[in-house]
Amino acid sequence: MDLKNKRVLVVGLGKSGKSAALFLRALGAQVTVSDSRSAEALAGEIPALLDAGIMVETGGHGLLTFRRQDLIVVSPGVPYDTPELKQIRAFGPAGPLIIGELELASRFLQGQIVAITGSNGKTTTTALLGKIFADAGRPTLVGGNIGTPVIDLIAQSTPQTVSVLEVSSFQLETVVEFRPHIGVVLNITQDHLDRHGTFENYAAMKARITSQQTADDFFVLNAEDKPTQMLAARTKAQVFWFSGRRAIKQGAFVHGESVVFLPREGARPEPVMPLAEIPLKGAHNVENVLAAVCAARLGGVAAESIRASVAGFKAVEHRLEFVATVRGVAFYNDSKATNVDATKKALEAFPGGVHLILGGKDKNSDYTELADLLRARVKIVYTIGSAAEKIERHLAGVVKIVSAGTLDAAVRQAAQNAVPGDVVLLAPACASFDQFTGYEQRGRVFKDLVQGLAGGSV
Ligand code: UMA
Repeated sequence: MDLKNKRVLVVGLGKSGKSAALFLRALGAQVTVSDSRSAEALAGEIPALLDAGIMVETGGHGLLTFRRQDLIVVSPGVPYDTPELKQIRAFGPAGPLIIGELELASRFLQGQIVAITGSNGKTTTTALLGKIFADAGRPTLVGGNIGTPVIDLIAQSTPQTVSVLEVSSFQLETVVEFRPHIGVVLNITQDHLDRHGTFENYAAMKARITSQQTADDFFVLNAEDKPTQMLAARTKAQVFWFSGRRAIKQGAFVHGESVVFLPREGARPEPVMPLAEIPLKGAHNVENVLAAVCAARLGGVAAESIRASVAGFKAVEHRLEFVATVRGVAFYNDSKATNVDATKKALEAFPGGVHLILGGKDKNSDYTELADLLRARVKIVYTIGSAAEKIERHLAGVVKIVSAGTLDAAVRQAAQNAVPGDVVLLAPACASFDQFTGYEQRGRVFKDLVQGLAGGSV
């Protein structure tokens, strides 16, 4: 891809946009960045861009800015059907190519790509798989939706590098030639319907992870998740499965009390590790481990090395992360539970006595799906954020609900109501953007509030 003197527009000046703009400029492109935020809000970012010779448009997107480009690189958080992008797409092949940061980066990244997607568990699986490859002595880079733009990995990559990438549906929406050597789909459940419209559209975005794979590549799928299973018919790659419930033809599964790997149909299962050595809570984490085991074996890592890496893995921040025990009550931060399914998975990890904090920015979700688990395991729900009223309507009569409004009030009230042995769980089933800058900030605020409860003496 020769970008010298090409006119390139980068839409969105978050992490991805900033990295993309500076990278494109270094390749000699004439770069403009356009962001809907005001110049004041972006004051910290603009000088470095101007110094690099990048033009900056703030406070909205001008259609003319979009029109005169050879290439448009869209940040993942920018909706596909933004009016300006819609108009540009209407030009068809006569208009500029529109891609995302993942597509751009993957055209320059050296070595092999292992890409992980799914509605839930992708950050944990990506971090775990990155550790497995690195522990095995392979030159490894980790990035993508997990927080480091893929563009930032390019400079360090070599032909021997394994890049383990967390890829979101937002990123997959704008791929064209992206081709991971190993693609993993963990699960596909209702999420981001505010952006993708229907479940079918959302599943179609996830399917794009395999669209360029060939028979030389591997596609690892969850055998227990129907929408994921159906992707097997849409790939040219060799399909491997993982299952927490039964033996499968080829891939990773639980056999008795152990994780095993079957390299091909009819082979003897290779023992990988006892289930008891998995340090993460919840059945969904066993699935994440199985997916990582399968991808790591396909990537050539020995079973003994995988076993040691998994056993030494620590839960990722904000994913069912134990915070502290205060006066006999355990507090868990699952701020990353930004959809209903993730909240269900979190609840399944606790037998009962849960005080659950729910709410934030609604994503067109159906909270009635939580009813059975709430009845069985939750004492009180505390609602926060702009989705509170809808959640209360959906769950009326199911469980006792306290309208807390803010996270601060929810933590205080939950701490007052909980008795020793109970659990206070932040697993909000919503995005955070109504009250926080992201799920990371929401999780950190929660942890600070918990630490503050006992004056720090927890
Ligand atoms: N913006 C516009 N016009 C618009 C919409 C947004 O200009 O119409 C601007 C905003 O004003 C802002 C910028 O775009 O300045 C934000 O871009 P972005 O939302 O793409 O954020 P980045 O900082 O580039 O972070 C992105 C991912 N964010 C999203 O997908 C929303 C990060 O994933 C990712 O870690 C990062 O790239 C590096 O790859 C976060 C996320 O929430 C963690 N992901 C979702 C999830 O996990 O559920 C998909």
